Amino acid sequence: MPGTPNMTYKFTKAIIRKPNKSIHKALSSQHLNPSYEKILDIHKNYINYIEESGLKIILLDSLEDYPDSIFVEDPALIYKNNIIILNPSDLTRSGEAKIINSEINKYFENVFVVKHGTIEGGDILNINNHFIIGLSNRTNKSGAEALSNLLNSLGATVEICQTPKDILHFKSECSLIDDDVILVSNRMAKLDYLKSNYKLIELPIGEEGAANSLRINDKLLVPDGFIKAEEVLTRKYNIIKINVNEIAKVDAGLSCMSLRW
Ligand code: CIR
Repeated sequence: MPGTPNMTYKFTKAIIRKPNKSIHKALSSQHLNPSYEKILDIHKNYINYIEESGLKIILLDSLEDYPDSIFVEDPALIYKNNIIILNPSDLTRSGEAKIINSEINKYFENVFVVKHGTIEGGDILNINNHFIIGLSNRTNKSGAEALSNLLNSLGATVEICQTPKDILHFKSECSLIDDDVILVSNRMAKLDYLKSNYKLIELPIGEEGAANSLRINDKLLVPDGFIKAEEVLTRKYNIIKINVNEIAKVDAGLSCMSLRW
C-alpha cells in the first residue's frame, strides 16, 4: 500500500537477453536506427553494473526475429514467486511473450498469463505489494483490469492511472528509488495519484530521460548526461551513471533491459 516501507528494490537475480543484430529495426518514435555494436557496449556495461550490485544473471539467447526483444521488461512481470506473462500491443512484440514464457517459467513457482487486452511491463510500477498500472498507447483498460484482477488474487493492490499523452510507457518517466520516493519528470509530477501518495523528486524539463533510473539494492543506476538529476541524486544515493544514448534512440531506458527479483 502507498506509504508502507518496502523492499521492492532488493534483488538477487535478473533475467537479461543478449542483444540481437536486428536491433536497428526496433520500434522508434523518432525513426532512428541504433548501432548493434554500440548497443553491445551499453549492454556489457549494464550487465557489469547489475552483477556489481550483487545480482546473479540469467542470460537468455538473442532473438533475431524480434527486434525489440532485449527489452525483457515488457512481455513479463515478476511478483513474489510468480511470473505473469503480459500481452504487448505491437504485433512484433507480442510474439516475445510466448517465447519468454517457455524460457523462464522454470524459475518460478506459478505461471499466469494475461489473456485479455494489451499490457506491457513498462506501464507497471511496483511498490511493495502495490502496483500502479498506467494506461497508455500500449496498455489498454481491458489489459490493465485483467492484470489487476490477477494481482488482487495474489494479494496485491492496484491503482490504474492514465499515463500522460506522448509518453510511451508509464515508467518511461518515473521510477521507484526509495521506500516511498518516486523520481519523476515534470509531466509525471502532475499526476494526482502520485502527488497524493508518494514523495516525489521532480526533475526539470529537459531531464525526462533521467526519470527512468533503476534502484538495485544500495545502488542507483542513472542515465548519464543529466546534470541536474546527478546533482540532486548524488546527495543521497550511491549513483552509477550509464550511457543510454543508443537505446534511447528506440525509446528505451534502464529498467526495460532486465527483469529483476
Ligand atoms: C518499444 O517501442 O517497444 C521499444 N522500442 C522500447 C521499449 C522500452 N520498454 C520499456 O521502457 N519498458
